[in-house]
Amino acid sequence: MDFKLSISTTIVSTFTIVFSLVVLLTIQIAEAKIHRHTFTIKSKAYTRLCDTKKILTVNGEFPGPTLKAHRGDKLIVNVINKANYNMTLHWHGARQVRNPWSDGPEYVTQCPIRPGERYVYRIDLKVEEGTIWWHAHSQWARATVHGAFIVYPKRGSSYPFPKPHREIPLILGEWWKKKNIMDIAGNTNKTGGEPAISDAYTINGQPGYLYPCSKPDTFKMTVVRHRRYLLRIINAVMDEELFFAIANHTLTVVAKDGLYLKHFNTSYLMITPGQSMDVLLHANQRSGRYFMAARAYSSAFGAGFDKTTTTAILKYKGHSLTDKLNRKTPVLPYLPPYNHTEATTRFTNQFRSYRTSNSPVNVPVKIDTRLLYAISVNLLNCSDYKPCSGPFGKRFSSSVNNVSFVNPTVDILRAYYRRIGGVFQADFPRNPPTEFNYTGENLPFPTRFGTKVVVLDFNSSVELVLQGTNVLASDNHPIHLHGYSFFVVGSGFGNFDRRKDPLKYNLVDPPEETTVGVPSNGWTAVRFVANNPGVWLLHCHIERHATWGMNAVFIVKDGPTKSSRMLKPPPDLPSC
Ligand SMILES: *[C@@H]1O[C@H](CO)[C@@H](O)[C@H](O)[C@H]1NC(C)=O
Ligand SMILES: *[C@@H]1O[C@H](CO)[C@@H](O)[C@H](O)[C@H]1NC(C)=O
Ligand SMILES: *[C@@H]1O[C@H](CO)[C@@H](O)[C@H](O)[C@H]1NC(C)=O
Ligand SMILES: *[C@@H]1O[C@H](CO)[C@@H](O)[C@H](O)[C@H]1NC(C)=O
Ligand SMILES: *[C@@H]1O[C@H](CO)[C@@H](O)[C@H](O)[C@H]1NC(C)=O
Ligand SMILES: *[C@@H]1O[C@H](CO)[C@@H](O)[C@H](O)[C@H]1NC(C)=O
Ligand SMILES: *[C@@H]1O[C@H](CO)[C@@H](O)[C@H](O)[C@H]1NC(C)=O
Ligand SMILES: *[C@@H]1O[C@H](CO)[C@@H](O)[C@H](O)[C@H]1NC(C)=O
Ligand SMILES: *[C@@H]1O[C@H](CO)[C@@H](O)[C@H](O)[C@H]1NC(C)=O
Ligand SMILES: [Cu+2]
Repeated sequence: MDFKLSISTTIVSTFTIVFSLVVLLTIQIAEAKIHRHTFTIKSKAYTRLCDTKKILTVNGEFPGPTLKAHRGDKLIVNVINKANYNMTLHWHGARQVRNPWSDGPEYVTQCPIRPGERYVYRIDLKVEEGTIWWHAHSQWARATVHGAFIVYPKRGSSYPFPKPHREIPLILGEWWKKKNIMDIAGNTNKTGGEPAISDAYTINGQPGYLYPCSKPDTFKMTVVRHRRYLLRIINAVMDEELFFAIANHTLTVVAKDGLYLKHFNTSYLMITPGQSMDVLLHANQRSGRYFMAARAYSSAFGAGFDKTTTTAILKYKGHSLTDKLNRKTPVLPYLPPYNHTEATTRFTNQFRSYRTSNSPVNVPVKIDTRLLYAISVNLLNCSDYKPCSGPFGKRFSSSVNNVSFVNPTVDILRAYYRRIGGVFQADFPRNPPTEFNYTGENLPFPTRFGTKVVVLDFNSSVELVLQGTNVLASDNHPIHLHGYSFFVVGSGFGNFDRRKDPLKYNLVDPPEETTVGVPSNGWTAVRFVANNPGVWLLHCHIERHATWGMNAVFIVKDGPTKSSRMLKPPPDLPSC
């Protein structure tokens, strides 16, 4: 009797121990999952606008596969390059803490993955949450090599808004009829003129109703009346900022660039290339069909741009087919006019950080490093280059503090880490070399070339003022910083006034972003603590401007402790 009892007790307790171990292990795995993916870059034929052509894709998909993970997870992405072009990928909005080796911009943090070769990227999602994305960072390949990257809250946590019924990524893209996108950068450089302008914008790969041969394939999103949806909107367009709206529906913006915002309602968005926005949609209108649409916001005077409008359909489930609303073409939403800077300002002025007692806003207050970067589109004389098909028989260029960035032949990160000389100079100007009325009239156009960096001490508290200029033409420049997010503490038109403007800063709840639209003929002040060691690119996300040289680089030194130093380079890092 006793004996039997003791055996069963032992069995029970063993069972309990094993059971608890299983539970413990499950919890541990649930807390930090490692996702493995294989991304094969290859070309595939797609038909759009009555025309079939081959484009570069990941795994044959356009847009590419959606990555999904929770905050706290890790991703290991094995990239196999089966295309005939050099390639790198960038995880846009992922901070890559201590790991610039996986950040991606070619010749900045790595040499490209050559045709036939592979490279493994590692992404550790420590701080980001919301919608970010991934894209090629090699010439113009990102036009088709891109996809959504969804970071759910940590397991066991929830959104700072009611759980939506469904979540739908909406990727805004672009299509060039016939042209090989991989020729655009080289041709632009050869001619000195404007790069080829796209023939269509797309929503989830489809141009939509208003373009030839596109109606039946228009992207459709079906909703149940009274339910709420989370739209994860990404602007993957190369060259244009976009206005976006859904007819008859109010949008509630809840996050941007993978960082929560204080909620606000709006009838339209202005989203720049590089930005992502999480938007709640309440399906609270009459059952029926409604257009969502996007078209350009273009503030550069005289610049050519794609003036078309892309649409997709929002369709209520079970709506009555006899309803006359469903027989006719849905109505288009109101979108501000192309050059409506006022609509842009009105929209972006609403951004505020989402603040709770759990997540206070840690805006750096004591600044030890002040930088003023003037960003310009320039024109150069043609003595050294022919032909020159830019305005006035000159060639386009663009610059930050009068330096037009030149890609080195070995990546800056490797050169820095291995102390290879002659690749870059550490004398990038911390202020414009010449002070002038940046937003004045009739400014001279020239700039100079260089591969220059600013070196920051670990933990520097940085204020960077991005000053738009009217050198050739003013424009809204979406400036993206790799490796960091920053607080946008102030913004305005005209020249930044060092004495007066800081008095108007928002140091209480400024939005935290990774890509900020610097107003046309205006300035934006951002702050961040340089606590992520590595080599980090800062650039305009309008691809033509980046191609012309609107790039700058920060090198952030290692900190004093092991956990504040850059990781070691991986063994499979491609060489040049
Ligand atoms: C652009 O053209 C210049 C002059 O021909 C050349 O030195 C440079 O390497 C070219 N850059 C690219 C990215 O093709
Ligand atoms: C949607 O908005 C348009 C114009 O703003 C209006 O004419 C139309 O009646 C609205 N449709 C519905 C179903 O509310
Ligand atoms: C947005 O509009 C909805 C419906 O009109 C309202 O219930 C909600 O409170 C508004 N949200 C904000 C942040 O204004
Ligand atoms: C926008 O373009 C229209 C039409 O070309 C022009 O009349 C108007 O002055 C422009 N507005 C701004 C703010 O540039
Ligand atoms: C560019 O050309 C113009 C007119 O041909 C000349 O006045 C100017 O000095 C040149 N600028 C440079 C930087 O060479
Ligand atoms: C800069 O130029 C603009 C446009 O001509 C003018 O309105 C402004 O007053 C000038 N600012 C200064 C400080 O001279
Ligand atoms: C930019 O550099 C060019 C070439 O050195 C020079 O001619 C021009 O004056 C500089 N412009 C400014 C605004 O510093
Ligand atoms: C960086 O600064 C933070 C905040 O001032 C401080 O807590 C931390 O110890 C610093 N880290 C290093 C390595 O100096
Ligand atoms: C590809 O990258 C390698 C290594 O940097 C370089 O030598 C080669 O010229 C590149 N090829 C093209 C077509 O750009
Ligand atoms: Cu730009």
